[in-house]
Amino acid sequence: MISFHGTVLVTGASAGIGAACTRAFSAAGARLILVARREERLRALADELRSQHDTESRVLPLDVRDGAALDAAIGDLPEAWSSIDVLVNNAGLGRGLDPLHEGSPDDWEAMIDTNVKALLRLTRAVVPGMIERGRGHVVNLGSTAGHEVYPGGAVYCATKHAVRAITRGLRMDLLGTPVRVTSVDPGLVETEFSQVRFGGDEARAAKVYEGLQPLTAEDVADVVFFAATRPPHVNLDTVVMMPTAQASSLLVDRE
Ligand code: NDP
Ligand code: 8X3
Repeated sequence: MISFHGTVLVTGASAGIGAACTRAFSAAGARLILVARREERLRALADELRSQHDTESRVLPLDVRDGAALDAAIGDLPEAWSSIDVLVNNAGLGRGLDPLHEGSPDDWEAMIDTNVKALLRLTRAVVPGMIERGRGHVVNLGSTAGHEVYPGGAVYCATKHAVRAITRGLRMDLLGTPVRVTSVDPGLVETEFSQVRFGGDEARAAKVYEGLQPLTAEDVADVVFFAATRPPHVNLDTVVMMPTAQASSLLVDRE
């Protein structure tokens, strides 16, 4: 069992991949800063982590699209919590699968503001401290949608292509510092993602994963944790991972 005693901030900790990441780091001995909008879920998770692993957590219930709230929450962290060792930029969503010319500008804004602008803003708020302290790691949740485009996915894919470019650019900008940057880019992971994408339509969401064994949130968290626990001279740049039954966004072997 690998131990990890740093401070880890995870956005989108209230569900799916983010929640699984907090459990992986908590089991290894980390302290957690939990960010998402659903406060009750964050508090329940903090209680779970405390009872399972005696983990100390701080809960930051906020909408990451609210730049001022995000900056204030990071700026107001007590000194003991402000030395963030790992930033997991995970909060994100897809909204709809409409053709672009029939799509909803509100959906586009939600995706761009969450997946791209909030990730940028939080990275801007946290990385200078990492440079100052001479240690730190930013792990971005990209997607196979950052490597491919599929019908109805233009805007979501554009946001994940942006995450890929930002990860690459940040890595270049941080060259010469010990701060590491990784993108973990999964294919189909069964979480609340498709329920959110289809506005709560559970039957439509279930169809996305029908007839194949999708990745679990824990599969992805394993990789995030693995990347963050390599020796300091090792930087995993991009890890693309898919279910064995998936070879590309649209090439899926279903029973
Ligand atoms: P979930 O829907 O299960 O979880 C998304 C998380 O993001 C929730 O905790 C949600 O919390 C949080 N979130 C969304 N919007 C906001 C916001 N405005 N402010 C704060 N938190 C927010 O999805 P996943 O776990 O699957 O997704 C996590 C990441 O992984 C995303 O970036 C997604 O694009 C990426 N990804 C997912 C894949 C999949 O197939 N599932 C594949 C590849 C990448 P709350 O609602 O409480 O605010
Ligand atoms: C989420 C996976 O295939 O819906 O990033 O784009 S997919």
